[in-house]
Amino acid sequence: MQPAMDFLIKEEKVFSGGLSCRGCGWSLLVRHLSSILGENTVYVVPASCFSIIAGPYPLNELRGSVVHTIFAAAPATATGIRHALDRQGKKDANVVILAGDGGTFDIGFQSMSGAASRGENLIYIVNNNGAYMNTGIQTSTATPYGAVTTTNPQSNYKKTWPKDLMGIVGAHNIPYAATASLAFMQDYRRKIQRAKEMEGFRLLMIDGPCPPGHKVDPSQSIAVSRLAVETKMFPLFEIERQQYTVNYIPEKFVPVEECMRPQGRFRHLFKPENKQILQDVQKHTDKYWERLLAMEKLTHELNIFED
Ligand SMILES: Cc1ncc(C[n+]2csc(CCOP(=O)(O)OP(=O)(O)O)c2C)c(N)n1
Ligand SMILES: [Mg+2]
Repeated sequence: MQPAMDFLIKEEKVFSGGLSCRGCGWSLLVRHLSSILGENTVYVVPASCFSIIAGPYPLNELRGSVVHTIFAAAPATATGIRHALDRQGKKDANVVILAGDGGTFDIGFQSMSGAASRGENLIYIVNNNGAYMNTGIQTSTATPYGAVTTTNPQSNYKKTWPKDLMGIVGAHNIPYAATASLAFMQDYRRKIQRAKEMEGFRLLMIDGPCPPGHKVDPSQSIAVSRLAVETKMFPLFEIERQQYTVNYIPEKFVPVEECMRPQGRFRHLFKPENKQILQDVQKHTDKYWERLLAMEKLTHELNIFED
């Protein structure tokens, strides 16, 4: 067991005065990330809320370099930066992409897949807040089933399941992919450290609280993130060259409703006529969890995964 205070930031690498909303995951995520990666880091930022939070050039919220780039091509931009730094002998500099779910699951998907397939030496951070938040909460392929967004309003709430990004990324056979939650800070910090020490394409997907987008009180950001893990709606796991490891097994069964009730984007599902939808979400969540445990068991039992 690590000491309880292990998640405190020892050296702050983010200036005060960031432009995030109260309770935003982006800020907390980047504060911890930058405190571990240090100043010898280039952050490559495609269009997202973090483009605003980091500030427009020449302003910069971070101690490190920030390169703003187009929505569809952050991994391509980062590839160029990585290779230029390597040619200059600066191999110890970290090159890190900070992208949203829209920029990863949808618009930058091809660029991410290309960089992963080429084995580029990059760290890719996805802040999955489940919609295009910066432009006003439009649906992405990461948006959860049943959620209301501005492109899926009222009874036209989202009726498709989110894309299994981790499954797709893992299938690229990269050295490291992991999910993380800001409510499980020691686990998150361990995963950043782990990614930092490795080489090649590494990806962390963080469950991103977004009070205005999820219609949650800002003070409840972390509590709802914790419930996402406890209900297994956002499981914590790692994939190393296709070998799965589940990092946290909830002690008791917590129904998905517990995590959905505090989020206004799911309010309509609590009407009696929508009871079936909640059951469907529970079923889908249980199925994904069982599949995850099966993948863990299978890939650990098969010796082919050990070097
Ligand atoms: C090609 C292109 N299309 C649309 C936009 C407008 N735009 C800027 S940020 C953004 C939303 C980003 O969503 P996501 O990647 O999920 O990040 P978040 O804002 O949620 O952090 C959009 C649509 C853009 N900048 N470029
Ligand atoms: Mg988003």
